Amino acid sequence: MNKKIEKLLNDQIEKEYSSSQLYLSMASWSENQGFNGTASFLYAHSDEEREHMLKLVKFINERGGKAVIPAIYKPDVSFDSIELIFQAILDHEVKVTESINNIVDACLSEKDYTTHNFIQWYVSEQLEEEALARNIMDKLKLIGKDKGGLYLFDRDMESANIAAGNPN
Ligand code: OFO
Repeated sequence: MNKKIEKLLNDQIEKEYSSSQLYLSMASWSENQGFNGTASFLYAHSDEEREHMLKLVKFINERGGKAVIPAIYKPDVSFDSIELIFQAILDHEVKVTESINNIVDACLSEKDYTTHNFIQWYVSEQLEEEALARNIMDKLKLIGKDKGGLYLFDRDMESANIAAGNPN
């Protein structure tokens, strides 16, 4: 496999794994604060990021490259508020999207159309993840510091998570 693309995909493995670790830490913090709905959402999101990482590992190996499993990233253990958690998720996802777009560019300049085709799944996924994070942020901005609103928000997150088949 093209070495430049292999390196970019291996860097992306690290980013997806770090996302998984970050969301896991956010889930654990939320659970300890009593936000069980938000915690369930974040636990499931962490699992999804691990899946994104695995998909890359398998693709690199199937194409004759060598996937490199990175060292475990240690995220922050405490966060200031649910709103700041989701703002951090949105900022993080915007950076991940940039990184995916960078891979798309490289695939085109290296004429690696197979990886270009593979990476389109991540392009769509990023679109969905950014939209979801923006949507949640809009709700949280409306709620502001209202504790009752935050309680209902957390309950909605729980129902949405169960409806999505992730009853963590
Ligand atoms: Fe893997 O989609 Fe978020 O980071």
